[in-house]
Amino acid sequence: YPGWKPSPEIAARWKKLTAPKELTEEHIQEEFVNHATKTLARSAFNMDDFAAYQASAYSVRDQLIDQWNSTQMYHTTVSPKRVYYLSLEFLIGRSMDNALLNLGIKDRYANAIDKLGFNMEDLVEQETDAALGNGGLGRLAACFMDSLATLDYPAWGYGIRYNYGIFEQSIVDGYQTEHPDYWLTFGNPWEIQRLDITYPVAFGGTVIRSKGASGGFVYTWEPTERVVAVAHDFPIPGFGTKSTINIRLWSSKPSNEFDFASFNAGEYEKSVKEQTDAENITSCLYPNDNHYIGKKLRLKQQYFFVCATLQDIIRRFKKTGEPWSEFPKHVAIQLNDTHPTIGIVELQRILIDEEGLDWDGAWKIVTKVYSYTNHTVLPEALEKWTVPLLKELLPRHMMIIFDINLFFLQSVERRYPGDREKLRRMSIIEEGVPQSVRMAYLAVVCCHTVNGVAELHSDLVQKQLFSEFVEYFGAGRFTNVTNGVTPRRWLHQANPRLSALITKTLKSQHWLKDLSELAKLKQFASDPEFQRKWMEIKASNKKRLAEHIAAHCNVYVNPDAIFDVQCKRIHEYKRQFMNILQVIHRYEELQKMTDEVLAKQVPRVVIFAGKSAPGYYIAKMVIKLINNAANVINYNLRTSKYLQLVFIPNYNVSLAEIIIPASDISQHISTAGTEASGTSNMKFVLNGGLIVGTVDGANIEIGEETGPENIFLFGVLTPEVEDIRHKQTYGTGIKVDPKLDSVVESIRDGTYGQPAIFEPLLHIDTMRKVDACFQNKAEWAKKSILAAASMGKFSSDRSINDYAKNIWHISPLPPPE
Ligand code: B1H
Repeated sequence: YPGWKPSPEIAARWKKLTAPKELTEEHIQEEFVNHATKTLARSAFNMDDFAAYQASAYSVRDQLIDQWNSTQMYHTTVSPKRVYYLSLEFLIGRSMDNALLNLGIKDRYANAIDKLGFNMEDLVEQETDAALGNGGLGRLAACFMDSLATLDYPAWGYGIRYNYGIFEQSIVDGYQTEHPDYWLTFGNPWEIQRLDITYPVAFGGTVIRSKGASGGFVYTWEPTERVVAVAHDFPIPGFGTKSTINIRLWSSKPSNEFDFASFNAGEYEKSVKEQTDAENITSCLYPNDNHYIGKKLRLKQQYFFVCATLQDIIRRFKKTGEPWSEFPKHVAIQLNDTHPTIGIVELQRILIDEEGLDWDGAWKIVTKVYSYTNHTVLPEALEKWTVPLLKELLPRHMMIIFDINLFFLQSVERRYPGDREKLRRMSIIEEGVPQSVRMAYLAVVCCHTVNGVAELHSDLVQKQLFSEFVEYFGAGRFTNVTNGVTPRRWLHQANPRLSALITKTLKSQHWLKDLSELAKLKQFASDPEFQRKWMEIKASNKKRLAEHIAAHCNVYVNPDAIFDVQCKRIHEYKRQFMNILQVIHRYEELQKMTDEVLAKQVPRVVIFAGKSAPGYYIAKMVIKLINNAANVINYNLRTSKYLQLVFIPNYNVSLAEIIIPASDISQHISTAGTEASGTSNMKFVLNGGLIVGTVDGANIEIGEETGPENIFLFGVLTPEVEDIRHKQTYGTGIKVDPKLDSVVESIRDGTYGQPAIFEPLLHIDTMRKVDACFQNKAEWAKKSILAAASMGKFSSDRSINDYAKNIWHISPLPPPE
C-alpha cells in the first residue's frame, strides 16, 4: 500500500492496540453484548436465538480475523511456495461450531453465553449452511481446506460466491420439489467483503493480429463485455494451531465504464440489462453432480473465477520482485476436476500477450505450475465445450487451445509417424459438427501431474481414460491420492460424545491431529465396558436422528432397530433403485411369515436421503418410488415393527452431521468401477457404522484397513462388469422367473460364472448376513470399534500431506507463537 506508511511511534501504538486480549468469559460477554447492541442494534429486551447466534458469530469472527491477519502477514514476510486450490464448489456447511472447536474456545463461549440466558447448542442450529457445492467433490474441497489450515500449509482456496447454493429439497406428494437456497438473506458473518480487492474480467469480441517490435505477431483481444470480480474472504481456522487460511470467493459486479456509456446514450434498458447480466454470472450453482451440461453461463462462471484468481496470484507474486522464471517456485495450482481448466490457457495468454514472453518460455512456466485431479470416469460427466461457444466467449483462448493442440499432435506424429487414427483419438479437439474441446485431455497435456482419488479409480484413469497419454508422457505424470475426510468436523464436531470417549481412552486429543492413533483403540475392542460405552453413544445418536425423522417425516422409527442408511446424490450408478427393490423384497417376505417367524426377525429402519438434479427424470422417479413404498410399508401395522422406511428431505452437510453418527450400516453399492472414491463411506465407519458395499472406489481400501470381517462387501469386480453388460445387451443374459428358485440358487453360487446381473440377489444375501451379525451385540460392537479404529488412513490430513509432498512440493509454515 504505497500511499501510507506508519511512523515507528504509530506502528508501536497500533501493535499495542491490536494485541489480543485474554479471552475471559467476561470479555466474551462484553463482545457479545457489543455486537448485539452495535452491530445488530438490538437490546436485552429485543433478543431471540437468531440474534444471539448472530452476536456470537460476529464475536467469533473477530477471533478468526485476528488469527487470519497474523497468519497472512507472516506468509507475506516469508513469501513461501503456496498452493492455490481452484474449485467451482466448496461445500462448507455451518461455520460457528467448527470455528469454536478449532479455536478451542467452545466451552468458554458456551459458559459465557449461558450466563446471558442462551444455550450454545441452540444457537449453533440457527446458522444456515453455506451449501456452495453438489456433493462429494465440493465437500472434499472443504475438508482439504480444514486440513491445509490444521497442518500449517501456506494455502489459498479460490472459487465462486454463489448467491444461491444447491437448491433446498422438499417432498410433496412423494415427489422432489426444489426451492431456491438464498443463503445470504440475513448477511453472512463468516465472510469479509473486500470491496478494495477487485479485478476486471472480459468476454467476447475479437482478436487483432499485428506485427510486434521484434518481428513476430502480437495479438490484441478486444472484448465486448466487461464485468468486475469482487473478493469475499472466508477465514478457515486450523485445529490446534494459530494458522488461519483463506478461501477467496468471487462475486460478479457490473463494470462502471460500460454502464455509463449506454446510460449516457439514453439506452436505459440496455444499461440495466448489462448490469443484471453481470450480476447473474455468480448467481447460481449448477445443481448437477457427475453430469456435464454445456451451458454458456457455466463457461462464463469458469472463466470469470479463474481470470480473477490468476490476477490475484500474479499480483501476490509480483510483490516478490522476482522474474517470471521464479513463478513456479512460489506457485502451485491444483485444479479440482476440469472445471477450472480454462485457467491454464489464461496463464499462457497472460504470459504471452501481456507479459511479453515467447510461447516456449510461457509454456515452461505454465506446465510447472498446474496439476489436475480427475474425479470421475463416467463419460457423461466429462466436459467438452464446443469450439463455437469458446470462440464466441473467449476468442483468444480458443486460438491458444488450437496452438497447444497443434504442437502436441506434431510431437505425437513424430513419435508415431503416420498413425492418423492415434492423432484423432488423442487430439484435444474432438471432430464433429460442431467440433469440441476435450477439457480433460487439455488438462492432461498441460499439467505436470494428474491424479485419481482412490487406488482403483487411479488405475482406471491410467488404463482406460488416459491410457494413450500414459504411454506417451510416461507413467510418472500419473498418480493416486486417495481421498480423506476431516476428523474435526466428521467426528469431533458431529459426534462430540464419541470424540470425548476416544480422548478419555487415549488420554490425549492428539488423535485429532494424527488419526492413525485411533489404532490404539483396538486393544479395547473386546472390553465389555468400553463396548457398552461405545454402543450407548451410538444409541443416543440414533435417538437424536429418530427425533429428526419424527419432526420431518412424521414417522416414529424404532431406535432399537438396525439403522440402515443410504444418503448421497440420487444417481443410477449409485443404485438406490437396487436398494429399494431389496427393501420391497424384504417387505414381501415379511408378509408371508407366520406370527411366530415374524417375531424372530431383526427389526430394521431403512433411511434414504439425497437430492436429484432437477432435470434428471429417472433419479426423480426413484425418489417417488421410495416415498410410495414408505407409505405402504410404514402403515402395515403387522410388519412395521420389523421394517420401516423413510426418505429424509433436504440432505446437506448439517443433516449429514446428524445422520452419519447414527447409522449401524450404510450402503455404498455403486456398480464396480463407477464411484471414483466416495467419502461418506469413510465418515460412516469413523463413527462406528459398518459398510455394506460393492468392490468399488475407496470401499476397497477401507476393507483393506478394517479386514474383510469388519466390512460387508459383495458383488463382482470391475473387469467383469463390461463383459456382463455386453452379454445383457446382446441377449445372452438370463431372465429369471420365480419358479426357477433352484436355478437362481445355482447362479448365485457361481455355478455359471460370476453373477453380476444378479447383484440384487447378492445384495439380499448380504442383508441377511447383516441381520445375523447384528443379533450378537458383543460381536457387533467389536466390529464397530475395530472398523473405526482402522480409519487412520482416511483423514484428509493424510491426503493433503500426500499432495504437498508428491505434487505441490510445499512445506508447512507454522506461524510463530
Ligand atoms: C465427483 C463430480 C462432479 N466426481 C461434475 N465428479 C460436476 C462432476 O457440476 N459438475 O459438472 C460436479 C461434480 N463429483 C465425486 O467426487 C465422485 O463421484 C466421488 O466418488 C468422489 O468421492 C468425489 C470426491 O473426489
